[in-house]
Parts: sequence; structure tokens; C-alpha cells
Amino acid sequence: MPASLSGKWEMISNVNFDNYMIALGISASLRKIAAKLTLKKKIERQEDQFIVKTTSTFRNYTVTFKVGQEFNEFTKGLDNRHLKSLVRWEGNKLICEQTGEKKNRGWAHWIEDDKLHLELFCEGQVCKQVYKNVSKTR
Ligand code: YOG
Repeated sequence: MPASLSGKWEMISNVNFDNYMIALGISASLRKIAAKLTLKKKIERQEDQFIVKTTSTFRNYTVTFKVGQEFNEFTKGLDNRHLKSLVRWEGNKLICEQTGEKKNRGWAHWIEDDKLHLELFCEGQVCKQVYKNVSKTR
């Protein structure tokens, strides 16, 4: 049975987030705020359409996409850049390539041991986050 990315998730670990943010060019003052946040994800899926909401007490960010279909992404409230993004499945991993000013940028999501895993990539830095499921029903 393939585990689903869909549901509500809450961050339980966050490794190398500061270096990822530095690679994105985020200021020291914003990084200090961001480092203290417990991020939440709400992932909804309808066929190949995904809505991924990242929420926190400070800012929220939503991205909507169809797998295999390139889209324009504006990282509003994050690093505020315009990207060409493309999400695809690679085995059980949902992988996003974010083409723009920053090289080797993107992310990967997958399920492992009932946890949602996320790797965030930018310019050789990799931030690794793990989320526990907080859905009311599964
Ligand atoms: O997720 O791309 O799930 O979009 C990473 C923040 C902090 C603002 C969050 C607000 C990168 C200040 C999105 C955080 C740091 C720091 C809550 C990661 C940038 C600015 C929104 C992401 C993907 C995959 C879906």
C-alpha cells in the first residue's frame, strides 16, 4: 500500500535550515525568526493536482501544481523570486526542480515510517526536515 503525502503534518526536525536560507540570500534577522518556527504542511491531492500549504505563526506559503506540468512560481514571503518549477515522481519521491537565479534549487517529498520527509536544495546546500502526521483522520 503506497503511503500518501496527503494530510496535515507538523515539523519534528529541521537540519541545516540556516545554510539553506543563507544560500537563498535570506537576511540574518529573518533567518533568526524563521529558525524558531515549527512549520506545518497541509498537502491536498486531487488526481495529479497538488496543493501544498506551508504554515507558521509568522508567514504562510502555498503552491499549487500538476505533476509533469511546468509552472511559474513566485516565492512570495520567502526569497521573493520568480521560478520555473516542475514537479515529477521519481519512484515514491515527489521531486520539484526550481529553475531560476539560484542553481541546483528544488525539493523532494516522500513518506518513510509514517513520517513526511522533505529535502530542500539550493546551491549545494541540503536542508532536511521531518514531519509527523497530525491529520484528524487518515
Ligand atoms: O516547501 O518550498 O513542501 O512550497 C521554507 C522557507 C519563513 C520566511 C518554507 C516563513 C525558506 C523567512 C517553504 C516560513 C526560507 C525565510 C513559512 C519550503 C525563506 C525565507 C512559510 C518549500 C515546498 C515543499 C512547497
